[in-house]
Amino acid sequence: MIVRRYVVREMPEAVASIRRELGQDAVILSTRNIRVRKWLGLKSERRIEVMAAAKEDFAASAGANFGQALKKAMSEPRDVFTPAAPGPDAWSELTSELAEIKRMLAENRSKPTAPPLTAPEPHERWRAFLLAEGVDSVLADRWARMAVLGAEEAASATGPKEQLIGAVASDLGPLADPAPIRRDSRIVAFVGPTGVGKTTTIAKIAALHVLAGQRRVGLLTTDTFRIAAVEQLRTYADILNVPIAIADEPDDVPAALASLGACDLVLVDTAGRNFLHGSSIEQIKRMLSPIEADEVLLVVSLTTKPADALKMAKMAKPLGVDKFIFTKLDETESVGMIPSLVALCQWPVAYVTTGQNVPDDIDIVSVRDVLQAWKEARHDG
Ligand SMILES: Nc1nc2c(ncn2[C@@H]2O[C@H](COP(=O)(O)OP(=O)(O)OP(=O)(O)O)[C@@H](O)[C@H]2O)c(=O)[nH]1
Ligand SMILES: [Mg+2]
Repeated sequence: MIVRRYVVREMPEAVASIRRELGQDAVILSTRNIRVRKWLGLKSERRIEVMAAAKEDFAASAGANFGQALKKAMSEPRDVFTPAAPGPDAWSELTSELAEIKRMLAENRSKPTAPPLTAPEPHERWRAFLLAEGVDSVLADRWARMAVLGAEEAASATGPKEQLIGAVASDLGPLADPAPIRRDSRIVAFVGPTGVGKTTTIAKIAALHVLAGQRRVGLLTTDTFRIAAVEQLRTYADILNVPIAIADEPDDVPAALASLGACDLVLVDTAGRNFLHGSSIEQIKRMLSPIEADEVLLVVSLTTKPADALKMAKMAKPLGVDKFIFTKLDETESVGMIPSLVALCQWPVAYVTTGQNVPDDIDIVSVRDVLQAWKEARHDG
């Protein structure tokens, strides 16, 4: 019979040591709270003293591993002594005590892990989601609040994602509806920063109208700023077999437009410039002024940083922008910029483009359709 004394901070620590050293059949003889002195006797700390017994030394029976087990046991701070052996009654009492401890430990292990105490509030979750999607911070806060309120009122007839989509769409009102080029618009100008896809989008729209065969399309380019820009548009004009005119200066515009007099839809390409510079906006404005476009569409790439896109959109206001075209949806997974810019600028969406293919990769979609992408987003509400 082996009896050992263990001084531990918590009971499970003692049970683990007893199992390891005295084996599965060991029994706990007694437990009591004690205080041990620390810091040269100036302080004391609470500990539990556990007396355990086994019929034989488990470590000794481990044979070849005994040396290792002994080294480990000796390196652990504990006192060991051998009192008189308990009688047969004490054995059965102690065995049932150990069985009870085993049962409690097993019960503890099977308990589900408690949820984190700091789970964010629904409002905070939605706000974080909208911010990650590129929504402006003031709007993210507003739409998150609306979604939470909507959820309370709807008593969860719909899922949380639908409530968010519903909140954004209802806040946008008619701005959430698709707004393609109007049938009564004859001259439509496309403006936007460099490389966002203005010329490609014009080619897509021209091609769709040519294929539909309902309107005679003409192209006018004012982009003589970039080498090969005219050739790029001319190539599309040749493929589609539509007339093209070029205006180098504002004074060239009347003659250029006159050459397209037979067309009932004139799509105007402009030079891509740095929209953060007021001087660039001024140049485009000077060029657009004699054109007197029925609609001005601001082309914004969805790969632009949302804060920059907002700055550019604000800069573009003097150009008389009516609607947005969002390009390169295929190159991003975040669509938050769409409702965000629509709400902040109060311009609806004419088209969304989804790739480089002319004319296939363009769609007339509502903001609501775009928001449906949130349903598939990683955040599961
Ligand atoms: N992935 C992707 N690429 C696009 C999309 N639209 C246009 N592009 C590509 O973007 C690049 C620039 O397109 P352009 O049409 O020349 O852009 P732009 O705004 O006219 O450029 P600048 O006239 O130089 O300002 C080209 O390689 C296009 O094929 C789109 O929806 N998705
Ligand atoms: Mg271009």
